[in-house]
Amino acid sequence: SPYLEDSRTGLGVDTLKRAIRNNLFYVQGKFPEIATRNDYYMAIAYAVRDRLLQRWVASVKQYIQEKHRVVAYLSAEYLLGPHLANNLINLGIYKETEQACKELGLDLEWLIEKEVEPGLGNGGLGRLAACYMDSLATLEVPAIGYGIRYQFGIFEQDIRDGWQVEDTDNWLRRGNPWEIARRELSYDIKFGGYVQTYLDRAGKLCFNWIPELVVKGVAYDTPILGYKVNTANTLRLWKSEAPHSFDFQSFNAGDYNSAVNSKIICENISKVLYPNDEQIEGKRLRLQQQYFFVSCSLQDMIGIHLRQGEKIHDFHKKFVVQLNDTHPAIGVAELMRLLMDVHQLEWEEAWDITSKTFAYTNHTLLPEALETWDLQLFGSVLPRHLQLIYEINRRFVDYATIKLYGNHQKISSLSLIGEGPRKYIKMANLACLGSFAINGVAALHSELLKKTVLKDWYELMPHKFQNKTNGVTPRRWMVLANPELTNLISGKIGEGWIKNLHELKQLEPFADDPEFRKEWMQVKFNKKKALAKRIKKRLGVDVDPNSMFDILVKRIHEYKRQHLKVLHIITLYNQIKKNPSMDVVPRTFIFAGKAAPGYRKAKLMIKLINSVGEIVNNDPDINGRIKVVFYPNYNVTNAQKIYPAADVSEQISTAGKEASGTGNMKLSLNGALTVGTLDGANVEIRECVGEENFFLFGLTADEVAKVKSEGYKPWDYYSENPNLKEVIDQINSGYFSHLDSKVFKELTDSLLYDDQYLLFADYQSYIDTQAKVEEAFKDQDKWARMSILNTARMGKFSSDRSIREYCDEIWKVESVPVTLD
Ligand code: 26Q
Repeated sequence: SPYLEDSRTGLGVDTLKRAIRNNLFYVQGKFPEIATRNDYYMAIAYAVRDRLLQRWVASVKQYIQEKHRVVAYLSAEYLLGPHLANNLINLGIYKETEQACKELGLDLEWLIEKEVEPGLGNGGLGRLAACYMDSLATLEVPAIGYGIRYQFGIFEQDIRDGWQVEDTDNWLRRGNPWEIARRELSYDIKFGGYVQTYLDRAGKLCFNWIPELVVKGVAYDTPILGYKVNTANTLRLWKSEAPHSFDFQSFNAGDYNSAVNSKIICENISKVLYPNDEQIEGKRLRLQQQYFFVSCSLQDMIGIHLRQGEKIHDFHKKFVVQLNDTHPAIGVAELMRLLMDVHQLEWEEAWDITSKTFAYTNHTLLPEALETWDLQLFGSVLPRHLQLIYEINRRFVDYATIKLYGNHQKISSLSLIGEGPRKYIKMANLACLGSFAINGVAALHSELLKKTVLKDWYELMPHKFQNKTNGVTPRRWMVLANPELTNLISGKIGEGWIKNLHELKQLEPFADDPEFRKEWMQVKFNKKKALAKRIKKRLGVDVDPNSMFDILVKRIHEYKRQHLKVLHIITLYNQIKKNPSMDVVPRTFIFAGKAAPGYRKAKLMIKLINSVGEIVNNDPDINGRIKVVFYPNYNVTNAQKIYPAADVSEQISTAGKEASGTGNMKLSLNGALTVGTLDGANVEIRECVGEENFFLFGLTADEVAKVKSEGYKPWDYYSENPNLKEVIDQINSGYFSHLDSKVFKELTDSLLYDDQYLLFADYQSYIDTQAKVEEAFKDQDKWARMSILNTARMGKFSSDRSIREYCDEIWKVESVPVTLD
């Protein structure tokens, strides 16, 4: 080229090569002869980071100068997945970097595999936050994501003797080139102690919170770049540390132990992600984590607002704060505290600002998963907030008593404080009262919220309720995970679909093109071959890429019914055993997912899957026609390898229990056909892809409610269905567990005598539907058509669509294109 590109910003192959070589020397302090794989990974990561920084600085500059309205997304979890490949795609330099590497004698893919992903989330909720950050940047919306920089993310799962064992996730051990520590950006966060009340000189009642502990929150920023735009937003995660003054004091007093001890206590707060989803424990440290990151974030927003020369009274015009479930709902009380105790506003104005600032997304219909805190515990961690919540509640109950003519049952259900053997704080009620908008995450979920867990809120404040169906980013879940399918699609309809997923519709006519169908199935086959290779390497199990890949990957939970899938597998196994020469479509059943470490039945479900696999995989009568695989340590990295290889996507939760699901979208987008109940977003997926391209089974949410109210008796299904009876008896006989007839008793008993999630009621319908799946798969040409149409009709499920709806209907924010100078 005639001119030399800047080695920190240039996007050409030669410049990238130069940057990588430079970084190897000046960042890693190495030369090729002694460089390790990690050194090269770091050299490339820093080259990419330089290019991100250019866009990031430009974005921040523009936001500050032009004083735009900003979305603050508050989430206790961000399940980002590996950064390098994603950033290369969004920068539009994947090919160029691949070439630069090649010329340096390096294999980019091999280096990408080196990256340890930041697993700062449990599952769906954390991954949704990550997809939303991608879409916010891609849509050029000014946004900040706030969360916690856990030192240890979700545990690493290993399987030993069929059981899950957990190992700590030390994701920072080799350093993190994607973050910048902002040491100067820190806030003091108080915990415990008591509240002094006094009258100031003007005779106004004032509150002074004297804490027992003060912790410092330090900002760590990660730039989030949009796809082929200059917008790079900030993900700001808080790390807890000891304030300097604290250990300094004890240290000078000669109390070294106490100084070190206080440092440990402070650092504990952002130490580890709680690995439970949907089954919550009321642990003090968890409450401290929530308050810690919410207080840092709100103080940060107020700081940004005031530094721009604006007035505190206009806070809600500058920021809209989205609560990702109730985990950050303490923000409602914290903003009240900051506005009143720190910025001296009166109650009425503080409440006016607060209730115009927050919006709340609910992610669950399980009543037991609604977050509550023991009032005593709450008061001992946040004494001032307890006072504020009492006062918020007092005013609200006064209002509700008039509105509801003293309907005590309703009033007590709406109250922020629950009464029982012990009093408790209801976080969902705090979120509902303190927010101007409340939304569910799929159409069915949003409807059920209004009829069940948030019924009384809906009746009191119907105007607040909305739906925002979840979506997933096509950048990570297609372009990155499935470049082969991406190329095939773009070859026919161009690349517009990557930013406007509705354009996939243009693929529909190609479902009738035999040549295209062949190429489509060839891509699928290659992805299955690649996954088979990984399975062989990781587990030593041979699986046939010509078999149907039937995939059930998600957190392990009773309501998600992984054990229903097991009942199907054993049923199929028994059929073949009775008639070994029967004509059966070979299938590979692939499971993956983590169980919360304290959730015994979920762990037992993993053991059951592995035990059944051991018998089925090695039975000579089966002769390899069905295989069962449990792929360990399901995370974003592994998901990217699994989704593209799926023929069948299992979405089999009890209707009315799964709020939305997002794996269902990723699988269908990658051409898998769904076997599913009418639950969560399955309903909308089926509407979009067409009922003829969706394998529906099971009771509807209404039927589930009816069956339960009429007194469901699982035993009747068991005794009246010989195949079901045989399966359960077999598990109980120790057939799959070396004749140990007790291991699975807890599971089978809970099915026979309770079966909360109606596996038995849905069993026959599930088996019948699986027979239809098998028939359909025999006609590969027809299957190919269905698969293409699935992908072609998934346009709605882009997180870009979700985010656009949030922007227009809740946040009222607009795009701000960023220019590079
Ligand atoms: C709360 C308090 C204490 C400890 C842990 C928790 C906690 C942590 C994580 C509670 C729930 C979660 C995660 C919930 C979750 O992932 N829900 C899923 O959200 C997805 C995105 O909206 C939906 O698609 C899924 O249907 C829903 O299950």
